[in-house]
Amino acid sequence: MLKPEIEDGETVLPDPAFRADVLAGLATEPKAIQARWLYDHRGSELFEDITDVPEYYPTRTETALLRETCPKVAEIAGKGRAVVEFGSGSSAKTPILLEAAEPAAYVPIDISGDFLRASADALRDTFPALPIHPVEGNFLQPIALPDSVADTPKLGFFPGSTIGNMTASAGVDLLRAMRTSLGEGSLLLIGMDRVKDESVLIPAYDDSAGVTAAFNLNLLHRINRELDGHIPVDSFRHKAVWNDGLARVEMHLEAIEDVAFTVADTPFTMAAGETIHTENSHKYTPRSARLLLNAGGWTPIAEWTDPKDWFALILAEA
Ligand code: AVJ
Repeated sequence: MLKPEIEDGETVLPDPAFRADVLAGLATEPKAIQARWLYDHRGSELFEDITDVPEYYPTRTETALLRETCPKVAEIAGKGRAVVEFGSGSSAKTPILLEAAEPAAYVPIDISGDFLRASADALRDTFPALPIHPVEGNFLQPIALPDSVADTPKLGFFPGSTIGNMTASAGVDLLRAMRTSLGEGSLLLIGMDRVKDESVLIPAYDDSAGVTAAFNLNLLHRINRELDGHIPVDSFRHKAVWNDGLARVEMHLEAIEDVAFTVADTPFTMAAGETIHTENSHKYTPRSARLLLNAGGWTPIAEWTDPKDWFALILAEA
């Protein structure tokens, strides 16, 4: 029987969906576990640390690009829209848009109420006059926005190339759900990471300080902690590979020797060299980015990139 474990003073209850996903993912061939499970409390901290490592270019490239771009977005969009952010908002990027867009309201949507409240509180200090209406919910589905912004034109915000975690078909579903949530005539400002040389991509996902490795390996620790797992974590290594056919960086956990272990009393074996696929980070060309947006019901109307063409911000219309 699984017992709740105490960690950071918090009670961690075994999540039945996590358990089901892990047991199914370890039983499939090849093994794969959904990327969402990387982001527990510790995983989210480690991701924050990744955004500071020198090799991980996306966050700092996009942030610098937003500083240049948001005034231009505001010119096109006009002031007084409701900014609707998909995700709870990051300390650095959101204020850049809010500063430039002078919105009538800010509506962050996130599945984690805790993250939502924390980021809303921080923004209230910076923008005391701005009405903030957090919505707790899963934005993969169409979501009802607060009545107070029903008649306000919307500007959606989806930075971070978070869409890159999704396959094309899941990404199209998400874009269509966003279109339904925001309504026809809305605008969406989305960050999408560009295809670039492997010599830049691989180090970004396999940094020399080992922060990304720790982020990936934390999944095994999490399984051991929360699911009564007995995975020998030291027998695994982090691996980042460029899948050229599917234009994505893949993260895997590779067994460095033959291993046998149990998770929730279920036995598994892996041969040396076998991997568990844990995350995809799709990269886009100018055309593939526009095609994805189009397939999702959005018409790109403007786009901006940094001087190296490493990261793109696209403004699209529903
Ligand atoms: C949060 C999905 C945008 O794909 O670049 C970073 C996640 N994983 N390093 C990305 C991630 C390993 C990140 N996203």
